Order: sequence, then C-alpha cells, then structure tokens
Amino acid sequence: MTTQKTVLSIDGMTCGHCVKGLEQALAALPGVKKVTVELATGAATVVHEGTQEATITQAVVDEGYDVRSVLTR
Ligand SMILES: [Cu+2]
Repeated sequence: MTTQKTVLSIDGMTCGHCVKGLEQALAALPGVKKVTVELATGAATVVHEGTQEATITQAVVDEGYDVRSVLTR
C-alpha cells in the first residue's frame, strides 16, 4: 500500500493539551504511521497508509476542532 501524507489546517487549538490530545486521537486511527501537530500554525501532518481523508478529518472534528482545509498527496 502507498504511503500518503495528509496535511490539515485546523482551527481551535489553544494549548499543548489540545496538541497532545489531537496527536493521540490521530495516531490511534488504523493505518496512521506518524502524526505531527503544530500549535502555532494549526497544521497537522498525518503520514498514513490507506487511511481515508474523511476518517482523518472526522477524528479532528470529533476532538472538537474545525478543519479549514485538507490536502492529501
Ligand atoms: Cu488546549
């Protein structure tokens, strides 16, 4: 399976706890290999194999944040 990178622009993170919680939620998704969440930019980078973009987006929404944009390549 191909390794893909999905980059999300996220609204609503305010502190390190937000970052940690989101990182854990994303890392728990099936197929996710690596997660980087940056508080300053609101950017989350998810390296995964076969995880649907919609699944990743939903996980962020479920954590209580807004997804401004999402790009998979
Ligand atoms: Cu917070």
